[in-house]
Amino acid sequence: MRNSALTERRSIKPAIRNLWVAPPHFLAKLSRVKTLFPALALALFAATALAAPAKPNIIYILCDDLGYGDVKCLNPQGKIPTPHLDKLAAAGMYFTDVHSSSSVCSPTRYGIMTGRYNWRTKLQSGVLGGLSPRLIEPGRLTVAQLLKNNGYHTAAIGKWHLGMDWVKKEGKTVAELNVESADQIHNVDYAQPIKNGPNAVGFDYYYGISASLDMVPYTFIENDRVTKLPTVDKDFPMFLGRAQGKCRLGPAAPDFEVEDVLPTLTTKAIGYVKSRAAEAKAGKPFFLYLPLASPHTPIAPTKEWQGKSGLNHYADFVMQTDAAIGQLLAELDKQALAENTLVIVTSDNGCSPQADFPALLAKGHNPSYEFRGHKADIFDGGHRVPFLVRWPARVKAGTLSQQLLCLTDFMATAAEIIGAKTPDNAAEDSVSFLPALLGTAKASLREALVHHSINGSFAIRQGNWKLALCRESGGWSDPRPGTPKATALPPVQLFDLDKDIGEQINVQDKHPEVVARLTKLLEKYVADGRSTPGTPQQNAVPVQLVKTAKAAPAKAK
Ligand SMILES: [Ca+2]
Repeated sequence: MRNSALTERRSIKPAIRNLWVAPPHFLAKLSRVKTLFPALALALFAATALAAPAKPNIIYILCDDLGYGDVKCLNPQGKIPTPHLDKLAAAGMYFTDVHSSSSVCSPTRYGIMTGRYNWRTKLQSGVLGGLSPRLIEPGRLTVAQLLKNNGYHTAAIGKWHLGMDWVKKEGKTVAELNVESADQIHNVDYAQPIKNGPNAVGFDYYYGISASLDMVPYTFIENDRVTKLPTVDKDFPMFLGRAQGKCRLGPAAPDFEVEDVLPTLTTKAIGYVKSRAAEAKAGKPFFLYLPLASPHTPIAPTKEWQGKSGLNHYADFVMQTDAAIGQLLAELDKQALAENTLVIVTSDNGCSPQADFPALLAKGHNPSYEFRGHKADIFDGGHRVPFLVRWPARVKAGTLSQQLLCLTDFMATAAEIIGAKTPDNAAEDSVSFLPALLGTAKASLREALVHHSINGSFAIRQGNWKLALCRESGGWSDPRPGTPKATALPPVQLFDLDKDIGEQINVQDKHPEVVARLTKLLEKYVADGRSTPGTPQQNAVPVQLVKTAKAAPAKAK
């Protein structure tokens, strides 16, 4: 089931119908009306048929490092209760084969925003820091800009991690394509406005933090300014209650505390929905991109949630994240906006080992479900992510889809939903999954899908086959890149996911024709600068398909 060529959605609760399907009592009533007033009834039908569906509001919630197996409805053996996510999935559709374009933060976020594979950019491995300049190229169309151009009010609330241009002190520099070093953290004039942040790529409003919550600066940003100057240096435990392991020491607003971030972002998101409700009802829809900073490190559940899971503080933090999403959805109900609001909940990569896998496994919980590895890896544990969708107006409740999809697919989907076209030099790796949502897809929507790990290793997936152009994990799990164990392995890995979902048996020597075919397809995608039909485009830099013996950066998040 889980790895078949993925076809149409299946109803798991056939009794539940969405409003797309008129209930029988309504049809009966309509039929009586038709008998009495045929002209009126015909006019009603005509108006319904001709009226374009109203553009939906869109809320895209991106959790940070939330594992596929951390969502209870996706992992029945899971030990973390996620009642709000489960309820959301039951009221809509959940997907079992969706992948982030990368196994780490910044690159995946680039793919969501642009509909283009992250490895076409300057960033060929690792992640940005909190002071890094913008990664999204000037002039590149983003999904936010596309929606804004089509009448949406747009907001980003949360962790950006796609770079923004801080004003640097005279003669000082910051790292462009990796996390800043300890001697760079004071090289920025934090009192100056920031250029080329979220507002420059299509967001009317921004509130959040520059990068991961374990990266400087520890202060909130509203549009192009920090809300409070980071005048002191602080660090925070990576895992609540653990003496060893601290976030990077650096500039912080005096009252900034990491456990306040999730509640603050939630309050801001609720306030945003509330503030947009009247206009949304009057015909100006909104797009809220909500990249939460949790349950990524620092693992910092508030006092109220500490100990709730009975597992560890990571699990507590997942529960708190679930509850925060529940609060936002409750506001949507309260404003009577749920019906025509498309809500997507997903994660930017797999669960991090910082969650403490051994402790969770000992209690019967696997954040990676049945998949191999975790965040940073080329294995599915690195990039197969939860993907839940609710949109009562168009998506039938209680359904699941096994379509193979990538988080880059959001942009083409949004475009199709609003009836917009993307130019040839945008959304090059984006395939609309609207047919999956509507239940009209009869075959796989994607020809194939490319995966990318933290050290820049590649894999390509087509149907049941997954070919990785590396000997090892490409990330943090065993065998790690560059180790003697890894160098003794065959240069590529081929897995038949229909028979081997755990990616345990490398069958590259048994199917050389598959290895050759998929390698050729990947080479074509690289050479064409795109993986969808259209005019070939340029990658920002030459792309090296095989990364030899390059160890994954140990500290990048
Ligand atoms: Ca992440």
